[in-house]
Amino acid sequence: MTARISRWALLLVIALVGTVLVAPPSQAALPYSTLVSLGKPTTASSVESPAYPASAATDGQASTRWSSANGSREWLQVDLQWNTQLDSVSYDWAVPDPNVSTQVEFRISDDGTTWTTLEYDFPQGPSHVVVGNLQGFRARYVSLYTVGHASVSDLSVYGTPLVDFARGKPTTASSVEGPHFPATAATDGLLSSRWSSQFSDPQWIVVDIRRPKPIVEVDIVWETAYARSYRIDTSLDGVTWTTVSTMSKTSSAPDHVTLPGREVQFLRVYATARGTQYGVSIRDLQILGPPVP
Ligand SMILES: [Ca+2]
Repeated sequence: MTARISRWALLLVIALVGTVLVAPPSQAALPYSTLVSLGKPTTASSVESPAYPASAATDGQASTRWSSANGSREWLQVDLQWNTQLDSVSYDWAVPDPNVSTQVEFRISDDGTTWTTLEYDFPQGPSHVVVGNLQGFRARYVSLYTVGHASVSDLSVYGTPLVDFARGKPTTASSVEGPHFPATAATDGLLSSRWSSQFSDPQWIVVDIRRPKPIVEVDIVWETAYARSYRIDTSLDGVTWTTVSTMSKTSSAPDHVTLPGREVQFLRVYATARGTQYGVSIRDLQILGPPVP
């Protein structure tokens, strides 16, 4: 009973002040923020009729709208197609059904499967809702998840699409398991290829991105042979290294490591302990930052 009361109290507070549920990581705003949702693939749980498709919410035209069937749970989702540093989101709640209680959860996701709810809104009547100050959050998918009949004339996501500076850049490693598992396979953009080390500790892999770039995230897709403990080191010259993150893992799940956006030319994943009897193996290593002229 106590838990239930607390939950309703929380929802009441959220309803009153529109509280962001999850605090963003500390992160300065990036320049280059643009409207990144315009014309991007947009899907929905249902449509009221073919006249109200999901894509109408991201076509940039106020006169068109997505409208759901009269289900109890509906959603609208835009795929930004790139991992994006978010800035702000707004949506125009067009015609909520007056006969149902309306609640909108604003959600983001890296993969379209695992979602983080950032805010609850309770739009009363047609309204323009702004979910601001999202600096520090990154996502590829943005979703509105609603209770009751939904209708949205516009969903606008502003942010900065992040670039993978590692793709195709010179990549070296402490060792390889064999000729089919070179270091460069971690930065070729293919999940089918991978770097794999010899079966000992420690092992490392280094990417030279050729010019200093502001790095805000490192994404690692591990093969089954993950690193149980590793750190991320960065350098401007490949000689003097600074440890910017230390990680401990219990599975081979992918990692998304947030970094402070400092300029870096070399990045090293330094594995101090293997997670299996095999070596350390990475299918994909992405070093992400905003596009820099
Ligand atoms: Ca690969």
